[in-house]
Amino acid sequence: MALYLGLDASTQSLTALVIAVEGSTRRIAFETSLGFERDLPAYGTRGGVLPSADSLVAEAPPLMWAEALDRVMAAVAASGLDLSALRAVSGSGQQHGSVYLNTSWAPALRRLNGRRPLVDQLDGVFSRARSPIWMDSSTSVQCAAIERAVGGTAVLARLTGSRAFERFTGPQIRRFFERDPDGYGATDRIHLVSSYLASLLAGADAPVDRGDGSGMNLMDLARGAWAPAALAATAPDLARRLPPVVPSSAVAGTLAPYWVERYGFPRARVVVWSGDNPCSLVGTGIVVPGALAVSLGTSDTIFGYLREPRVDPSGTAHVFGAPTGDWMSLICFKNGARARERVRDAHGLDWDGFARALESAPPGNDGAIMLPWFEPEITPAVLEPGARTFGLDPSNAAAHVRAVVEGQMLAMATHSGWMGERIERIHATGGASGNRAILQVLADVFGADVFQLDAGNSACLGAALRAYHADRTAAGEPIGWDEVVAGFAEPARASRVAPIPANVRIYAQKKQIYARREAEVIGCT
Ligand code: XUL
Repeated sequence: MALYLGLDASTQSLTALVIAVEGSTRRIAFETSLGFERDLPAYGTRGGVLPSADSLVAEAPPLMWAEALDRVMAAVAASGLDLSALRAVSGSGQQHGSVYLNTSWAPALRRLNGRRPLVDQLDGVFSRARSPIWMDSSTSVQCAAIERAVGGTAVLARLTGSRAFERFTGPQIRRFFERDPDGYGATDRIHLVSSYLASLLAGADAPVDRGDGSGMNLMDLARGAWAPAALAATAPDLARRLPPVVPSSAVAGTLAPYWVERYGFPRARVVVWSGDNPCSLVGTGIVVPGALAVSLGTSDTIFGYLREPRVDPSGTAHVFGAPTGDWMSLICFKNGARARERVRDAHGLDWDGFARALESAPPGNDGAIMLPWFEPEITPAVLEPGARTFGLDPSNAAAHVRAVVEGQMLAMATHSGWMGERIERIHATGGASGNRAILQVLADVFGADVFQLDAGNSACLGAALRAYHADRTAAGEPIGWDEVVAGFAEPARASRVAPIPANVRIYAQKKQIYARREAEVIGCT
């Protein structure tokens, strides 16, 4: 039996998940989680984020992440698992967050001593005590300056996979340089959350993987290497401060003597960490062309597998490197669960009643349309909220229920069209994926099979699966991604919802009408 450890440093917590693989027998052998606010109160965070007087600023203490790593590794060691079977470790980090380190970082890593807690040995290594994280939106000025310097929004999007976004690392680095040039000057290394924690595991500076690297507005998406024009547009002398970019299956080293001496870990391979979204792509089993994961949660999110480094011409979606060596899209629709709830509540229904109402209205809804923007929307960009309806009878509850679900699914199909992939299979996760009436609309709009997937912590599972894949490759016994995810991120066949051909034809037409309506309304907002 071989064990693989995945770690997930998310905004609020650090989770560890160990998978056991023995031939075709696969299981999750251990899982544990530490909440930053609850378990590490001394750092004073609320849900992992430091309080700030400026509502646009969101930061977290990088030392807290190190302490959490130490504690979670201690819990894995105390789990009763046979640690000698541990072959490899990898991880998933909240994307975009950055850690700023001075010249004492590299020697401190080399000297880590198993007799003293990790945090005691990181005293003085940070050139910035607070790390900006993905919830920060304080860098609009820097975003505009970077886009101007590279030749415009579309140029930056084509080069790096995304236009400039406030939370992306490049704009954050530029703001740090502008506001604290001395702090920037004292910075010898800038890590992502992912590469920082991988460095602590390996006891040496770890590279950035091309999945997380593409969330920075700094990496050439097609080449998987730093983009000199983006670096020059961001801050001076940036290249020497960044670790190299490597494929997501690269091995950064082995567990440092610290982990061996302190907790009895073997010198297992440390596989480079990636971002939570690339890890989730693997953890939801999206490892082949034509596959898409749709998470129906507070927001509705699409993870799509891309064979080519295409970008979204509208600039709302992101394209990241995928752990498979290909690419992935991340498309977020803010009006997810809450929009469905608004309609459900407005008509006095519970979820069963909502499903029955949905089924009782005809597919296509006799031409009625809802643009479901109850709140400001990300995709497409709508700042002024307000659902718009066309041809809907106000007293017809079933038509409203069908209209909100159709509107959401038609928006997903419309705004994923740029991916240029023929979608054959969708893995549905999140709260509303338990509702098969909703999944039927999804299947009919995309003309694809939909499967229900109980994803659990897909980012953490994805990290463990990446460790498994990279370990086998490094050992000279490479295995395919299909085999990696089998038994772990594979939906049950019985959960399949097949598209109904007559409905697929209805929605092929309605998609065009929906796109026209949307364009008209956006044109006049
Ligand atoms: C993606 C994003 C978040 C973070 C934190 O662009 O900002 O999903 O990765 O989860």
